Amino acid sequence: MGEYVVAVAGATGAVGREMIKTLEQRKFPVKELKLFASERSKGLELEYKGERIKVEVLEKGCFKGVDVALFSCGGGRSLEFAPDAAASGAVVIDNSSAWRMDPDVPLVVPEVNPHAVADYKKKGIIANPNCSTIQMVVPLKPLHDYAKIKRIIVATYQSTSGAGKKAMDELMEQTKAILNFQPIECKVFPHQIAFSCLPHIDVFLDNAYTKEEMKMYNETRKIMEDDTILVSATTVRVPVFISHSEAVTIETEKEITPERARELLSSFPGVIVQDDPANNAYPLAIDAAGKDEVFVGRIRKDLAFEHGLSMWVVADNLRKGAALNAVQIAEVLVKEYM
Ligand code: NAP
Ligand code: 12T
Repeated sequence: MGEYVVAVAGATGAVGREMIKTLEQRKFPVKELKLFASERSKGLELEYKGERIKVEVLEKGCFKGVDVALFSCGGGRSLEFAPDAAASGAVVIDNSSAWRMDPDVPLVVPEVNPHAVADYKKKGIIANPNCSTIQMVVPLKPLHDYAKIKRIIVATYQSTSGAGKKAMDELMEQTKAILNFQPIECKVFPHQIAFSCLPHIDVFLDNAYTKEEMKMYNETRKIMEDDTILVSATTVRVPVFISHSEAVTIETEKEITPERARELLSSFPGVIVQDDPANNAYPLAIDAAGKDEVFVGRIRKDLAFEHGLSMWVVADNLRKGAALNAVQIAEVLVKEYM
């Protein structure tokens, strides 16, 4: 395996910083690391392998000589700059929702559909799925292969880090203000997030679902390569800093017992089963933060469907939900195709 010139676009953001850390932790074969962000970050230096690297301004032509470009700077910038980066020879791994449903762009979770990476050749772009979708499809894949999932009903409990650094600051500021009997400000979220839950992530669509909920519908079908799966999601922002939790119920064609599900999940890569209710053991957001795996617990036969199974799924949204999954895609890319 060679070494590659790697770029991170959006390097100063919550996800971008995690990408730099993940490249280092996983010893990705980096020959040179280039960091890009907006004009606002010009001159800033970020650390990689004990070295300080200057952040440059994202602009046309900046990807010349880059082999792999990890994008995490918002959909608008992805639409504008990913084709330019691809044209100059880089393979783009994009973390925004801009390219995910493009039929010529693969949407990849390496534990589920690594073969799809091959389609990077079509546009030079690979899409990283939505955080809530990634952590759901990882444990559902072995269950689908065994019992064929007909429908998924899911409610999410999503942390503020999913909405970026400013959103985490807003939760901190509001919490401090309220505990000190001070007035609060709402700049990122439409309502107070401290001590509350908001059933509203991304924008509302014509069918009364939010765009975040429809990402879970569309992306799940694309990654699982099965357009018969039905998904009804309710995505909720909760006052947690890191890790998304999800209450997931599936209806399957064939019966699957909780015991069988635990066996299948225990041997599936990237999943840890934490399911010992007698000892109050189940996945928790605060325990999953900083970890790479998807944690699954509260596995039980669902009482509302004949062939139903319910579970509780938790993962670090900045790692498996974003930076780690993107770096894992890059690993498949350089190992199998470059
Ligand atoms: P964030 O903390 O707000 O960071 C945004 C990053 O984008 C910063 O590095 C920022 O640079 C950069 N940026 C913003 N406007 C720019 C411009 N005009 N030109 C160049 N760079 C610009 O957000 P985040 O949470 O890291 O998320 C970043 C993106 O990743 C999101 O927009 C979203 O599309 C995607 N995302 C995906 C998932 C997922 O589910 N896989 C999860 C979270 C986020 P400055 O510091 O210079 O402003
Ligand atoms: N609005 O990658 O606000 O499509 O938590 C991920 C997270 C979009 C995405 C969020 C979002 C995405 C959020």
